[in-house]
Amino acid sequence: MKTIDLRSDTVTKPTPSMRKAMAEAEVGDDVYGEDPTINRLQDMSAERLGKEAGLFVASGTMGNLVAVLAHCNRGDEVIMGDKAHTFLFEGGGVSALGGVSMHTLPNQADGTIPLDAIQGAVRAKGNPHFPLSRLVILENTHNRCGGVPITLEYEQQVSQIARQNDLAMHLDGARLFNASAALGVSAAELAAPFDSVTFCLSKGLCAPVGSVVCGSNEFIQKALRVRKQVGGGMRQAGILAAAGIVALQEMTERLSEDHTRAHHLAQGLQQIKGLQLYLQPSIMTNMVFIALDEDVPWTPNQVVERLGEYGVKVGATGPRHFRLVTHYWITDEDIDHTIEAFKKVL
Ligand code: TLP
Repeated sequence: MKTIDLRSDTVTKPTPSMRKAMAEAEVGDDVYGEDPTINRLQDMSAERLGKEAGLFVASGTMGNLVAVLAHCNRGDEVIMGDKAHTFLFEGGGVSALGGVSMHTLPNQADGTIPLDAIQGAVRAKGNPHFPLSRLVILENTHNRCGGVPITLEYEQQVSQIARQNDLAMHLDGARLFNASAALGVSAAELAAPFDSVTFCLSKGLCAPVGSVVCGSNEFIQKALRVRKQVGGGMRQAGILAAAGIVALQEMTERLSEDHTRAHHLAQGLQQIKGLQLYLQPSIMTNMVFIALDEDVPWTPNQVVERLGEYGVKVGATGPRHFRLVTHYWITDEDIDHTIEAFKKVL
């Protein structure tokens, strides 16, 4: 029986052309700056995002950590949403390792934070009681707000507040190319309002490992130092970067196929008695969040277990909720099979 793994797009395995590129990759010691494949990936990434430079890192978490630590000093404060991945799912790394505190503000359903709340969260300068507000982080697409893409207009509005208050801007763009596909706006345009951007190669883009942080030359020099401090100098990692190059060349243009499948999945699941869409007014990218009705006598974990008998893997994300994520390895037939499996289980 085929396993249909919808727990995340992080489960994607490399494509055949990635494996070939990895096997043939020219490598060198990247701590000496001598891995030609990493250098190429970093240049390509910077170019795609319209930034001066890029830095290959082990994961999205490391990318965000390195960026925050490069922007901030100990005791500084970072403004972000209370559903931000950096706040919820990165082990509190920026606080643990950087002494940076997270000033969280409620995320709205569409992934945004109200502009007046951001302005109101900026600490008055010159008063030693207050931490120094240093950075604003946005997330695009926004994972826990249903995978919604954040509009360029909103990004620009936040950026304007940041500039007026002398704050830097970082984007957790783990799924920036999904946002770009959904909005029909280039990744470079969506990256433009930010001083730094992390995007992931190992989610919908299918590479086995890695993310890239992009920003100005000066910023990337600082980030390089922090990456070394957190043990992220990876030597002959061109073997990984080779897959990342294929990801940028071959995988970004097809992401809307995943979005279409997520849409079909949501439509099918909504028809099933006992299930309703949760969080999302509509499916815009590759994530479907669904909730079990109150009268369904199963817990999400029981449903997850029973779906497993049909080869379907989904993630329970709350007391009544699931998240299903489409990706390269999920076909139309898999979507139909998943809907049927839910019908049988419920
Ligand atoms: N997200 C994972 C889990 O950690 C929840 C997932 O399955 O979606 N930013 C965003 C917006 C992310 O969704 C993730 C991963 C990361 C950063 C971290 O990336 P990795 O896993 O490479 O450290």
